[in-house]
Amino acid sequence: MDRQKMKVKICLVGEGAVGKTCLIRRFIQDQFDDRYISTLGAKVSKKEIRVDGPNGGIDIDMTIWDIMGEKGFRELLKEAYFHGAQGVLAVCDLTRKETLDDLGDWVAAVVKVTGNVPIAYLGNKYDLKDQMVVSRADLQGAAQAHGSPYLFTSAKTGENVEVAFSKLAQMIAQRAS
Ligand code: G3D
Ligand code: MG
Repeated sequence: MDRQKMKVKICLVGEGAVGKTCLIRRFIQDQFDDRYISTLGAKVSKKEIRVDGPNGGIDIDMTIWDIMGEKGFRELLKEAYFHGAQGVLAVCDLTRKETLDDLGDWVAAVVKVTGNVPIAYLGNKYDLKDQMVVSRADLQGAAQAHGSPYLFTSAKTGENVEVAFSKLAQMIAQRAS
């Protein structure tokens, strides 16, 4: 039997400068292929990954949506941006506590459009350990409120970046099967 294939759309949400664009860049690296949709204020990238599953795994064709200009991200655009998303990476900056506090609003905005889809919480900039103000307990608390996993990532060193996207893909694949 042929390996199973899936197309999935995922979104990254979080305040400006938490590292969303850098995380995506780090993840897609060699497969740099993206498109800026100026009318939406969003950028779309693609990458194929394989996750565990029957018959040697499942090939997942990921379309990754990145918000540009979080501040001016209008209510009307949220609908189009989040529409059809099957998974979400909710990103905060470990050196700025308010970015975790604000994540609740972002997640609520997505869930309103997508319904209950898999979400993984990322505490980014883990390389700046000495400037960390968001604790493991803080991040875990936010994630657990949604029954979601969390990870400490660094787009700078690459730590846990691949893991984060793969984890989300795996959750989406499991949900679909
Ligand atoms: P955004 O897309 O969420 O708005 P960006 O955030 O990806 O544009 O990143 C915002 C700034 O944070 C950038 O710095 C970027 O280099 C930095 N950054 C992103 N991820 C990390 C990380 O894991 N560790 C560290 N130390 N910095 C990170 P500049 O100075 O270019 O604005
Ligand atoms: Mg960005």
